[in-house]
Amino acid sequence: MSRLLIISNRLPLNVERKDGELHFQPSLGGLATALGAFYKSRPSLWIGWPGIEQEKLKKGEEKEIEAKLAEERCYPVFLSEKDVDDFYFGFCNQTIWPLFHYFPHFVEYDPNLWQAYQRVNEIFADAIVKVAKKDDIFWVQDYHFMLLPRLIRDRLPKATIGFFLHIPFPSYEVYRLLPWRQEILEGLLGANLVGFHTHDYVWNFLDSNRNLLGYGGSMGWVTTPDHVSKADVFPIGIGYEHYSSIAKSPEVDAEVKKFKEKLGDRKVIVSVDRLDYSKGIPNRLEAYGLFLEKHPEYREKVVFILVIGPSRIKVQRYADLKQQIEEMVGTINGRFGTIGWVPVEYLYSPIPYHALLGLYKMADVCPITPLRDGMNLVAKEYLATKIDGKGVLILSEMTGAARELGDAIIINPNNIEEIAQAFADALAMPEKEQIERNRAMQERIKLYDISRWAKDFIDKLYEAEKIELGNVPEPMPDTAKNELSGQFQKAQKRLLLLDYDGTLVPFAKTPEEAKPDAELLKLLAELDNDVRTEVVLISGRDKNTLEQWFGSLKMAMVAEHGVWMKAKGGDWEMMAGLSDKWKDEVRFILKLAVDRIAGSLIEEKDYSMAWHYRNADPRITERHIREIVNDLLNLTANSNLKVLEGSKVVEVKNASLNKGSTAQQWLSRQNWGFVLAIGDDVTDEDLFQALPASAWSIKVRPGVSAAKFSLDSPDDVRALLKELMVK
Ligand code: ADQ
Repeated sequence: MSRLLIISNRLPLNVERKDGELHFQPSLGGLATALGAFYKSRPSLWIGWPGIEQEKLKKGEEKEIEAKLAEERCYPVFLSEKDVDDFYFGFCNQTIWPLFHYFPHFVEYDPNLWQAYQRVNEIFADAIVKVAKKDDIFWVQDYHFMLLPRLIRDRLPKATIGFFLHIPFPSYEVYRLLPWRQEILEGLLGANLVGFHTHDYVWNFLDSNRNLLGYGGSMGWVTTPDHVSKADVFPIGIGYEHYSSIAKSPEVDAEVKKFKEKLGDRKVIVSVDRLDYSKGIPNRLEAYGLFLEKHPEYREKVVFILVIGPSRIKVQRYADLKQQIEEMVGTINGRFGTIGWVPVEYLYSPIPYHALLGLYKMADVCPITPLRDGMNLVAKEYLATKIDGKGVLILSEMTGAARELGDAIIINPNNIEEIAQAFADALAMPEKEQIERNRAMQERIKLYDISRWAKDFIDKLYEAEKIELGNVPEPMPDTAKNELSGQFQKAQKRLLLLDYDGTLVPFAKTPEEAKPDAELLKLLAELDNDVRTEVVLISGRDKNTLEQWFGSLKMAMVAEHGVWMKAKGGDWEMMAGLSDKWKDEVRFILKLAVDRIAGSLIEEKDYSMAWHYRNADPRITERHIREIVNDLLNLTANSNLKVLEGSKVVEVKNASLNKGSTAQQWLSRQNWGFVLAIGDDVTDEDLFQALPASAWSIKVRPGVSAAKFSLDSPDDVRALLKELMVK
């Protein structure tokens, strides 16, 4: 197993100086805890800043820290005070953080901070190269290091590099405000795989690549001049089993008992956040005040425990926010509090683990109200501690978590009345309903936990790397054409697997207009009439169209990517066990798309539906396609349907159907002496991947592909096929 190098701003261990001595403390919360078990389960090294500035270290202490951290498989990168200030507190937290969380008015556009960001990314790249060994794979974490994938690739061109962004990637309209927007995209695209929490973030990233760099692609692939990257979705989870088993421990029960003794039988609302303006804490307090005003019956019967983890307090805005929160807490307590009842119990401090889980466990309600949040782990941690299933999660729709936890009470964090009402609804919710809602959400986060997240990412990283190494395929040289022709002539059993649209004919304005011409029909007939050759036309088109166009030939055909098949000289047969019950809902979404986007159209087949937008105004489709595909992805999540993006077409179809599994039926039929597959779009990739190593494969038009060679156009394909006929 190759060694995994995780690179993040902070290490799992944090170095502090107390009473003149160095102390090594586990880092609180976040990534370190989340990935701890995973990185210990395999060969790995964690690279990051140890948490103490170079100026604060005495002679020899760097070595001491390095040695101590090595025991924990960590490697420190030391930074000066100025670097920490300008890079971490500066560019990371006063430029990227506010911009990516949709606070453009908070953003500092300071070239000096940008320089520090570049400098620290370079310092890390150099440090990484120093410790990297052959075959290591690299996993760069978060917004602090968006230039690092490219910097590593410049130094180690063949490296396998993954990047994960833990915060949102904003929409293009917001992202474009950044003066250094191209550099950051180029930096990220140095990775083989760029991961995000949600589909929206992936779309935003791809959108920015298209608009700012002109790099297009399909299915999340981005092709740059020298490299391809894949963008994909990996919603981070938590160590669910760990949380739920600790929640059952006597230590946690002791904490619950302690809290209960203080609070009596009052209902308990608990929220836990790092101090941050993105977390929507003032909104939550305002809503709580409104709730107490509108619902006097709850006064003295409920307590809100507001836990805030100290964070970035060196940034003035955070200090201001702390003050604002404290004033609001004071106002609510002053206005509603009585002798013996404090409406808001405020804790500004890191909370030890068992106490934190105790708070979650006893909380009747957990309001999570960020204005923006990449994911939000607190929502998942809260649910994991709900052993008996009771408790109500209130969740902002602006969190990544809301995409997965739809059974929570979902609120708009800017709608104070709605949040106030959510408090009332949550407190009044029957236990049966609480349990039903929570069980569904618990199942999901149990399944997709942190180890699954990490494993999924690393598995996909290997896949992405294979494609990267495999191809962009080289344009087919004449020598290869001659060799192909020679092998064809010699072979007694030859199989030709040919896609149709974009491969044998150029794309036409409407799917109906792509009719085969006489020359093509003649060419196919001649090839297929030779007893040594079997031509299989593998198309996404419906069988009626194929029959109408090619029925006069005896050739084998596959329609709708495998729903229908016809053997040479035989009749059409349908694949068993398919359903089309899903079509009404998909049609509804596609009809809305057609209404909004003039020139686009729906193509309906027996077991799939496609939306073509080749003839629509690209500027309009660019704007809408994200929403449409998102709607389709949401609709088809957890179903057996697949949403496929082809060349100016989005298709929904049964996931078990693809050209690869269909081609297998021919490939396994006999011992072919010659196999050639030609295709042009993403659906043909399954075909290429199903081929034996000895087969020839050709992609039409340049681009990322598992095919061995590329040709420029259908004309070139026809010329090659004609060559085969020359005896
Ligand atoms: P954060 O913004 O840090 O993470 P979040 O996901 O809520 O936000 O994680 C915070 C973590 O800190 C939780 O594990 C929580 O238990 C812990 N924590 C908070 N306050 C604490 C306190 N006072 N004492 C002890 N522990 C405390 C970023 C993104 C998120 C994304 C994560 C992971 O901003 O959107 O979910 O990364 O990708």
